[in-house]
Amino acid sequence: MFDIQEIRSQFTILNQQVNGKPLVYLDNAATSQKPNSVLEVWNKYYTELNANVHRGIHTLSQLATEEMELSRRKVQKFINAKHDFEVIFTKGTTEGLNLIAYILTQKLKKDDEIIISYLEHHSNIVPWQLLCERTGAKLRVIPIDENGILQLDYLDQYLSEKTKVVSVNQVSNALGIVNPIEEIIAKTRKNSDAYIVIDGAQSAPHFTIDVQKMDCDFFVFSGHKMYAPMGTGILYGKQEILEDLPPFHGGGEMIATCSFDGTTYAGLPFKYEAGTPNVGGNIALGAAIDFIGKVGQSTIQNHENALLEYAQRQLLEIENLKVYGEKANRTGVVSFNLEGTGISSDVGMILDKMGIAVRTGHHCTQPIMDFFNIAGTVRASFAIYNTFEEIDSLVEGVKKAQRMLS
Ligand code: C6P
Repeated sequence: MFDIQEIRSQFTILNQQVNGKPLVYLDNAATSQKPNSVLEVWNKYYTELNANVHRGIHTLSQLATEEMELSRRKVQKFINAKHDFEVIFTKGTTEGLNLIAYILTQKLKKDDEIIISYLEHHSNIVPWQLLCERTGAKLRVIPIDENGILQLDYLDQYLSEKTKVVSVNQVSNALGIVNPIEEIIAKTRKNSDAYIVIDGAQSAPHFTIDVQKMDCDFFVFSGHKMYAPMGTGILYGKQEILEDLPPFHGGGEMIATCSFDGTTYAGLPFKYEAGTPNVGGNIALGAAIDFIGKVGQSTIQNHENALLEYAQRQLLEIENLKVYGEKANRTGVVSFNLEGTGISSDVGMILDKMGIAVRTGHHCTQPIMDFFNIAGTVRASFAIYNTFEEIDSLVEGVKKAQRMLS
């Protein structure tokens, strides 16, 4: 049991009216709200500590550096990385995935293969397409069935000595489906030497992550979906792999020596952190991890699963409402349409008038929408501060939208 009102009191933004109605924020897969503890740390950085890191002898610079490195160690613990230098600060999942695809360029050649899945966000499709364009490699896509479940027998068929990368998400943002990444990783290790990349954008906010147990080579996620500020994210990579691969951006702080005759690179993690980082955001990410730790990851997961079950049960009672991925193992997201009542954004607009924030459209996953032959869905996504009463409001809102649109 936990005191949800106490949790909600930590999120000032939730206590407001939108369009004359109490805000019901159900767009957490797009970005979560930030607790006051995170905002305070961020504010304190700019009011008391602001200085560039790793390059100042003066006190503020040293304090800011200490705080940011402390945050790196919090992330290390959060994902159970073996070393803190395997944790690279980025500005989000998109940057992390692009970084990996870029630094792997020299490792791929014509006719090599990259395996992704139908359930990927565009961020885990386009960087690999670009890599294919650079190298002549080919993309293979694990298909889904009518429930959105990955057809892993295709992975068995696809894996070969040509496979150089397997990159899949742990949780689908559009449908909330939890993918069997343990099985995917085990099959990949057994049948190829491919680099294994896990997009954790939608799992890190909900699950306990253990990258060592998972045995992935890379794991990427965004801070802003897990109570931290926007512009924060993490790329985890195994030490020996990051040491072997070339840098991404060139610039300040990523060099050991630089002259016109050539440059040598800094060690990890700095080799991958060129330029001034988002120091305040990175420190606040540590505060978000503290927040998650205080609430408890199992409390978060249990509550969100209970909300999902409650929402799905009630929504399915509405006639002509289709939930996508209804039968799949899911977390944190319910994605649906009112059949025969126009497009998802109409429903979203009606809900917005009632103060209810959901996402509509393709959710940056057009292949999934194409598979179901739809333009988009209405997506409600949950966080620790959402209540069962808010789900009731959503259900009432959807019924009203159906009346208005039919
Ligand atoms: N999905 C959503 O509403 P960024 O934008 O870099 O923080 O994360 C990109 C990304 C990558 N992978 C997955 C599985 C994601 O869900 C996202 C972001 C948001 O679903 C915004 S499009």
